[in-house]
Amino acid sequence: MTHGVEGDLSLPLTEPARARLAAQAAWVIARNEARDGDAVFTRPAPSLYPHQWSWDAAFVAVGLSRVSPARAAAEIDALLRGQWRTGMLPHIVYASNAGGYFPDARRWACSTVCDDAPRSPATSGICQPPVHALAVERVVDAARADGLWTPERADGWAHCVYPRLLRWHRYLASYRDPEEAGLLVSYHSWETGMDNSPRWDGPFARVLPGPLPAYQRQDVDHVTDGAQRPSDLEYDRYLWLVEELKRARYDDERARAEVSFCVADVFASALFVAANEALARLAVRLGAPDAAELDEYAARFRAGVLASVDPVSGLARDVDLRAGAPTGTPTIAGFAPLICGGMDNSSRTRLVDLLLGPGWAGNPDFRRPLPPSAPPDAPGFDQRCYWRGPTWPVVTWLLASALGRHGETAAASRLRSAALGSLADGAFGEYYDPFTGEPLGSRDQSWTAAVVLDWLT
Ligand code: 2M8
Repeated sequence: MTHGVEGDLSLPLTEPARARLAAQAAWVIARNEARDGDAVFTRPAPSLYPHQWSWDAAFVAVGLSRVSPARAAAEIDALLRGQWRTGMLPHIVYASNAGGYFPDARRWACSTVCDDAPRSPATSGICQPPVHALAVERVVDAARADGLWTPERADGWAHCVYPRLLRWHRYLASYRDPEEAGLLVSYHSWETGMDNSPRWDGPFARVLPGPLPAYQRQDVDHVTDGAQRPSDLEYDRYLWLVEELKRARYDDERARAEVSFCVADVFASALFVAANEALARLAVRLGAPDAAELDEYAARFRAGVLASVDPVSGLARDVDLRAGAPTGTPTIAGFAPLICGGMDNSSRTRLVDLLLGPGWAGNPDFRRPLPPSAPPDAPGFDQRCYWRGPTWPVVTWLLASALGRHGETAAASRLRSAALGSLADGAFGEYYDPFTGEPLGSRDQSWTAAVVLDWLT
């Protein structure tokens, strides 16, 4: 076992530096705040992402929970405005007063082709990993613990959002896992949150874009080094999938049958386990009768993730449902079992050792011991390009939190300490070059600020 208590686990920052960094993080989120009518939400980045994104909103709520539970709750409330009749929480809720992002709401045309989509606010037609129950539990716990809210106010808000979250989880457990395999099905890599990860190169090789309505990328106006963003070919594929989804009228059954990208995602499934456990705890607290159902979802998806583990590498593998086979490319998503738990001790130790070892976070050439989104020897690795290799503070946070939850406190503390060291420059990058530590993508990224706030408050 190489990840025991060894080395200096203390945080690398002095008290004043920590206080300053926390204040800067809060300020980043405040500056990214935007309004749309009565709704108040946080743009994931000042110019690159001007609307509200689903899992970003949850991370922002976690970060804000110790600072302002009211603002954290408003973030979740704003997102829930976009919930579809099926229960789906869309991956983007568009602000009616903001432009500058493509694809815009018109391109998705959700409420035009599908009665389940709300007319207002306009949304995208797909979803993102289900981390929201984790955020709601955190907001309620923090508000009560800090005495910022009375228990009645905290539970009152939880009562309001709980039925919406339950519908979201039921949507995922039924529409996205109709055969009860314990893995969530995605029809677009944007649903997985790791858009151009090498884990999707195989499935995307089968996506052959037909004639596309003309479009103009806007992301590369904001991140001017295009090498840090997905390629034009990747964008063609992303936009082609939107056309296919529109043609399927965003009907889940049709999408599963017709859309040319269809994968079972181990990372989102593992997050769904943790989210179901959180929602079950909330159900018990609120006296709602659904805890057993939510526990059943958690057990089903945990079994699905653990069954996907490759016995040789120890990593979980997504399934390319169009090819009918597991994907083989090693990426950070392979560590999904650490998120959902349930492994025996020796398997868990082996996986933690792998994560912290020289093939991953412990690469001796890395600036800091942080896990990359893909390891340097993976096919398709690129140290500066988006999800193809850089380290993502929000993913480090997910792993560190899960390790902490499952008793791996020394490993959790090492990751947190290394991450805070890399974030101390106050750039709040969207992602970082693992070799040089340079911030990449957007600066002042909200979810990066949110995880800093969570670690420091
Ligand atoms: C990135 O994705 C969007 C599309 O959804 C984009 O590149 O335009 C991803 O990193 C995604 O996980 C994230 O939620 C979003 C906003 O931060 O940006």
